[in-house]
Amino acid sequence: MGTIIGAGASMLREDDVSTIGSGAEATTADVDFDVVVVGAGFAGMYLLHRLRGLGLSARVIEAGADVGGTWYWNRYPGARCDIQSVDYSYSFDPELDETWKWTEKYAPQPEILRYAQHVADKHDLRRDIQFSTRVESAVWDESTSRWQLRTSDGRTITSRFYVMATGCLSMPKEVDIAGTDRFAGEVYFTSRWPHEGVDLSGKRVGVIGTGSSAIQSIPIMAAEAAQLTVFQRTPNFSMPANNGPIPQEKLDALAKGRPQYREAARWSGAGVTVEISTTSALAVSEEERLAKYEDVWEHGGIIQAINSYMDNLVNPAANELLCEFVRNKIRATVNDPETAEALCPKTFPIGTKRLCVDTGYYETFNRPNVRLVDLREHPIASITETGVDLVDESLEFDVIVFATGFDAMTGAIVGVDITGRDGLTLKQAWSEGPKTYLGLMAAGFPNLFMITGPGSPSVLSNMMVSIEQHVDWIADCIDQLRADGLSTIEPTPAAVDGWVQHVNDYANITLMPQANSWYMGANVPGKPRVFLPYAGGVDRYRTICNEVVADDYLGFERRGPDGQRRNDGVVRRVQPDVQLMLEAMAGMNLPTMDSMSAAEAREFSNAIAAQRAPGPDVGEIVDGVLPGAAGDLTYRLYRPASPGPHPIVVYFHGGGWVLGSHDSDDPLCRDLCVRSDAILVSVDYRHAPEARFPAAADDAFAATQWIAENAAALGGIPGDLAVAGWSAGGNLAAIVSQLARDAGGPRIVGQLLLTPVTDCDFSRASYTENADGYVLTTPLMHWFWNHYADPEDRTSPKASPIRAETLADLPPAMIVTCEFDPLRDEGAAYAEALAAAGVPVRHLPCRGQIHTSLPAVDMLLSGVPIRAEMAAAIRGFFTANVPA
Ligand code: NA7
Repeated sequence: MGTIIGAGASMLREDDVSTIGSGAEATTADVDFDVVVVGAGFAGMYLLHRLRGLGLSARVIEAGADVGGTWYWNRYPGARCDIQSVDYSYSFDPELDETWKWTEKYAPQPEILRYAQHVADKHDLRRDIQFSTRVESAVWDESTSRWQLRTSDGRTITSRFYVMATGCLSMPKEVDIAGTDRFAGEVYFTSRWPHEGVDLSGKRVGVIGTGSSAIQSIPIMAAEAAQLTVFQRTPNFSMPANNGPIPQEKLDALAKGRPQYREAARWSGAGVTVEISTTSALAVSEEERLAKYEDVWEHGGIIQAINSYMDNLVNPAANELLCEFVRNKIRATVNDPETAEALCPKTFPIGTKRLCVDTGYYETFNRPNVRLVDLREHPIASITETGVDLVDESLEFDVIVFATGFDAMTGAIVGVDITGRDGLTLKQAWSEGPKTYLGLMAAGFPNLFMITGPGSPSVLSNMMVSIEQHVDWIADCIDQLRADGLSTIEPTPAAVDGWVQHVNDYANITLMPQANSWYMGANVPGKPRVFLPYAGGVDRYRTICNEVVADDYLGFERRGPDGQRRNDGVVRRVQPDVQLMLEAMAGMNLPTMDSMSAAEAREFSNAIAAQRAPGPDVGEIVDGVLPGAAGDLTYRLYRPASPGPHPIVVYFHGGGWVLGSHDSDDPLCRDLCVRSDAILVSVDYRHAPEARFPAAADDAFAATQWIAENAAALGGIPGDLAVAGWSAGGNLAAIVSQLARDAGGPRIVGQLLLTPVTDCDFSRASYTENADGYVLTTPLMHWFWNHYADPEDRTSPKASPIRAETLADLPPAMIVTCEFDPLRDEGAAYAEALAAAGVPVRHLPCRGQIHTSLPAVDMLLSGVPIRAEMAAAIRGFFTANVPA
């Protein structure tokens, strides 16, 4: 048997194993395969098909007695998909797509299971699937570069590759209610519903849980049972399925060409082609908004609802409008106002828990035999022999149904005892939450793949699209390894850490982490609270996966008899919202400013500034004039809404001494004013090339002196000032601090330098690393300097403050630098130099941000914590709370 994977490399053929496909007792000795797959749901089935196509030996191990995975187990009454069936189906076999006819928009579970069985028949899959068997442990054997698996039938199987196709919602959550085992009546779990069905007629039934499974099954159980009591801990948002025949527009779209339709789904955000709004819910009239919501309610599904406005999942105010619309639907449907109100979700934004679709769920509460128990008002004390004891009432039942959910996304994976390299178990490696690269692999676990694993779009997408993408990626990867004479693949720790960070960064610019959802692991007591799926979308995710491959498997180490290939790296380091902004700008094909005249560049930057979000409201804005070094300068004063007098910050705008105005930095000044509760006086200064060095510095200092003298008249607290500025404005703030020190006043208590220019030296690494692609380019910095100062002037401390004779006795400083900024290293160098001179300084390096991130208020959510820290620094300056 060969050491390299490939056709003919396996020890055994399928006819060596008597039990395959028969479910009979295993009698064979150890066996070896190229690939062992756990799970014969839609993921495992398609993977088997692909592996066979590559001529690899593969075995699927499945706990159930047939194919279907989640659709094999979840047989509760009313179980259906919540993505339309024509979308929730395989695309890999066009013939299948043509011949299988779905009977309904959302097919019921038996039909979906029949579909899975039909695919298994058509592709003769069962002969390589061992049913009614579990993998109990999997251990990586470094000496043979193989996985050693122990199965529930007592057998040991070895394989080169091991794939967990175990599904995201397959491990039922353990019941965490006291006394559950005492109940003497019938007990059922929606996730493990008896195959022969359950007769509820004439029975008193209690259902615990109001997630998707409960919401689908409750109307049907209510119609059959004598009495139905629903125990609700957290109400969920649900919208009508409006089930029926496949909608005409869907049929029309398919008729235009299935391959194109499928391809569009692959490159959509959620794996389903829907209209994506580019409008804010807050930007339209109430009438227009309600009409849109109504349309989605009547004709759409969960993905349409989430995408009805662009900011539904990022802006709490926009989200609340949709929440209230749904609540009003509940109130209009449920007759008893108290029950209606109890059914209205109020503790999490809509869409941050899986939005449900139902058929008559809310109407069910108008039935005389149905009662809702709000567990927040009347908690369960325990389950008893005869029913459920609430803290204030005892209820008797013949049947209790647990619809209590799953240990989602990680439960089934860590449920198998998996030990990787050096004895590390996956449970240990994931003790603080799953750590994967692309949701496909984990460091220390060579040749272990996951399909739709944590860190991939998975449950936030049409699972079929995500399954097919993962299967294809894995199959292609194994094929490529074989072609390259390599036998193992594993992500590097840095790639994994970078991906985990990126997954979190994406979640954190949405409202998703605000809910106690199974997306967050919050439904399982003791499970780490980590956002599990990737919120960046199917399209972006697919691009990333393709990029990784095109970049010679970036972030992976591959080994084989022919050697080792380690291509360490992080695939996405820019903050996701910054990336979106960069992509949007790239799509606009904007001209580069360094190819323009100063006047053209000003016009261009003013036009860009006019399109930005306006920033928050402040108490008052006053425009005025003050004397500069050589004539009047305009200023704009931002006053907080709180009663004054306030401390004053003198602010200098950015723009490379050539561009910019009060307007350009207006949103940032508003934001800093509101957050710091200080007055900001944004001061203009003469611009280059009309007024070259040292005009800007002289104006900045003159303005600071005037503001100090007129502090009381401006409504400020006289005596102490802080200075602040962004970019070239940061340069001026640093210089003003030095000039004030040298002149013996005004007294400056702090300097907030945001990505400042501190030196005229272009040799620092950030000038090369970030030369292009992050808005402020190295050529543009050259252009700015050329406009502003002659080479012999640039080394003056009035242009390059880092070159001052001494930096001692300067005011405490906060210096903010951005990772992808040509100015990053000179900002960091100034922070170091100040610290070396004994100045209290805090350097805040901003991961994944670019030079223009800081003033992009209300556009970049990832900038919010940074601006909060900047404002805290301002407050600290005035309370002598020197930044540490
Ligand atoms: P879910 O959506 O996790 O729902 C589980 C429900 O059970 C939910 O309402 C829970 O309330 C409730 N629950 C769980 N534990 C308890 C205890 N101890 N006491 C009271 N209530 C409890 O699972 P589903 O099976 O309905 O749906 C899973 C996914 O399948 C769904 O999202 C679709 O994608 C398909 P909680 O919200 O935690 O307060």
